[in-house]
Amino acid sequence: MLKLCGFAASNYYNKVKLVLLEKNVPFEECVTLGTPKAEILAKSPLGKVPYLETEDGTLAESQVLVNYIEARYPQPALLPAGPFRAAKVQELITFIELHLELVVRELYGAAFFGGTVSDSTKERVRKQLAKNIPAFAQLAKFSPYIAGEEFTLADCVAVCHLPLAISATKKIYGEDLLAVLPVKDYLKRMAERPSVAKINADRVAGLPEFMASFAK
Ligand SMILES: N[C@@H](CCC(=O)N[C@@H](CS)C(=O)NCC(=O)O)C(=O)O
Repeated sequence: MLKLCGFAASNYYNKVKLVLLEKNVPFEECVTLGTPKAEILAKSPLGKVPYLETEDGTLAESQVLVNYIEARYPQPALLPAGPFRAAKVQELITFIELHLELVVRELYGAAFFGGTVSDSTKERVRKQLAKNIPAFAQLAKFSPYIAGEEFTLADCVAVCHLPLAISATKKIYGEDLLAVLPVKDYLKRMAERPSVAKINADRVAGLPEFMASFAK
């Protein structure tokens, strides 16, 4: 059986878990909090989660994991038929992860974990977001799903990453920089899906263990 390793406070872990739940794929979860770093590094070369243990070996990088799951369990499809439409979904995922999540991630320490962020980093991130949010807006549809009429892998990504972009920018800049888009309504709609409700509930339940491990 597939084993998804990581922890429920991780947005990248939850993205993959959401795909598994949506597809009704049986899987086990393995919590890596407290696991010696060397053990994680042997499975995931940068020591990041999630990673997935399969009968054939271990895979790292969440987008690799979800593409593997999509290929192995094609139904229900989370990519549209046809290479172009499927690529448009992957394009949207890249914009969310590379141009939003990875940029906002620089604020997480200060926004969520009592760390600090320098004024120059704050300014640089804000400048990048001033470019990248309109670029994301050009691609995102919210009609009703992020890539259009069908629920896709891009929703599994958006549902996990966009809440962090909202709360981190609110915390650091005093305003939700995504408020120009209908993200909040979208997230509310998505939270009604049983799979999304489950990852949200599991995240809340796992927070104390995560914060405790962080404090070590
Ligand atoms: N590009 C990676 C990002 C994963 C990632 O950043 N994971 C975080 C948790 S949300 C992590 O493992 N951080 C610990 C570390 O970097 O050592 C992916 O898509 O899997």
